[in-house]
Amino acid sequence: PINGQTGLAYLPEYFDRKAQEDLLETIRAIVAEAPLFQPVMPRTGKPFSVKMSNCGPLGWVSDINGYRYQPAHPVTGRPWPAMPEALTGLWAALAPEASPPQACLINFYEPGARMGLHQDRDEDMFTAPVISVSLGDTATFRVGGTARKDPTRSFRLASGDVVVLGGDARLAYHGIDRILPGTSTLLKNGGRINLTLRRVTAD
Ligand code: MD3
Ligand code: FE
Repeated sequence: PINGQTGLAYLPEYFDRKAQEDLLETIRAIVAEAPLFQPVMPRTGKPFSVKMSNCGPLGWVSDINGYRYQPAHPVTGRPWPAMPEALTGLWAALAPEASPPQACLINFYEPGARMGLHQDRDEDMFTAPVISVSLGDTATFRVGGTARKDPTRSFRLASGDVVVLGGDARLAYHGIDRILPGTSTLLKNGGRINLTLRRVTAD
């Protein structure tokens, strides 16, 4: 338990190097079909420093009108690519009791990119966990409680690490403070990819 949150499970090096390489190849094929797009903040239009794509029946997007899940890519208008077996299998192994995942958000961080402290609450179902997979350079990750003012603690997410956010951790504030350049050889040009698997709708 971290911050007394029994719902947070940290699984360091869940994927070995070969599995990371295979997963990266799978993600590259997805991004070839559904290119990374540049999300912007609702109302202000301020660009995120993180670029995104998705796979699965639904994908998370953010534009001037708000945050939401939608079935098609915001630029190409095509449906998101299917969720690969490697990810449906991960969900089945780590969240066997939950309904199947509907969205995998793919975040791409160049060195210098960050993600401010936020909650993930655009889903209709908070009983299912969020499962995170990190690939590439190590990130410093911050997680707090369910109130923005709650104390936070910081730890590192390295390539191959998996985090399961369930129970009381599901609505915890969290963010990425920084990417530590040169900490992984997985991505030729550096940077970090994070995958988050989500159940979006109630059953
Ligand atoms: C803790 N992504 O996409 S993943 C996000 O590394 C997001 O790209 C970060 O936050 C990233 O929304 C962090 C780990 C994570 C995901 C969801 C959580 C941690 C969480 C939900 C609740 C608490
Ligand atoms: Fe998040």
